[in-house]
Amino acid sequence: MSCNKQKVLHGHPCLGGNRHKNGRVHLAVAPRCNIACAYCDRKHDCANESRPGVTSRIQTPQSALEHLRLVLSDQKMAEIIKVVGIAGPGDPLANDETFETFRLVREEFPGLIFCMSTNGLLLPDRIDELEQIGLHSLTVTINALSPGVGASIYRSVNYREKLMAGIEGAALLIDRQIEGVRLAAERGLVVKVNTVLIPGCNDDQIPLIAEKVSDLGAYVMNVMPVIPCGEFKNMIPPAQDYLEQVRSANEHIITQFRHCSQCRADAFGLIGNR
Ligand code: CLF
Ligand code: SF4
Repeated sequence: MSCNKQKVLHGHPCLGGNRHKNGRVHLAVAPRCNIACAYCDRKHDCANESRPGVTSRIQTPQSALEHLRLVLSDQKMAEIIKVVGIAGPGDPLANDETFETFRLVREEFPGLIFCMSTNGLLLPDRIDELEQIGLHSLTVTINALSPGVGASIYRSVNYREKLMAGIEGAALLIDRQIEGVRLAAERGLVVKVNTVLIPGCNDDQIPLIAEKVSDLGAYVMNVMPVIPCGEFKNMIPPAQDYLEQVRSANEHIITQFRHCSQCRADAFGLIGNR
């Protein structure tokens, strides 16, 4: 990582280590999604980077900019906020509004760090645009490397207007995620990989994902507990000590992230406060 990237990273509340001083604004401009995760009920924010059961009000790029102006008009917030993130309510890359919003924000607030979270399906297709808008950090949620396991998590994948289910859809999604992480790291983005731990389903995939994304240049891994929702509403989430055991077992492969608050898609301020 370049010195400049490292310096900017210090201001990042999730990745930089000073979350008690630095905050973020999430702009909820991305309602549509191009895959169907079995733990998603589509009534709530994307469960890959959001708090269980929370629904954010969708903003247009213009109303998101106005919201940002309002948040930053508060002097205390203006001192805290270092990052603008787009993390839903659907997949940011499946919504052109994501790019329009970042462009509007860049014109008016050039000093803010840009961050985004995605399921990765469109990452190779849109990596040039992400580089052009100056995205600094990127989260990609990868829950499986084996298409067989992926098929039990991803119900459908809609890529370039072709709807795929089962192993075919999962294999394509996984391929795009891996290629996307590779390209993003190669372009110098700071890459975090989220993995939803689904006991009895993808436990054996965690070390494989850790090895792969570490090799590809990812910076950190965030193993998150599954949210019992959608088709997985009867799923029992991992106990805290099992989650910690999984994180510790993979710490030697890639740094493990432990302070995620599963923020709302329209959260702002310090992490954990909203
Ligand atoms: Fe937002 Fe995510 Fe960027 Fe942070 S949140 S898009 S990396 S600026 Fe942070 Fe919130 Fe956890 Fe996300 S605590 S849900 S990891
Ligand atoms: Fe739901 Fe997010 Fe999965 Fe899309 S990527 S189906 S919004 S959990």
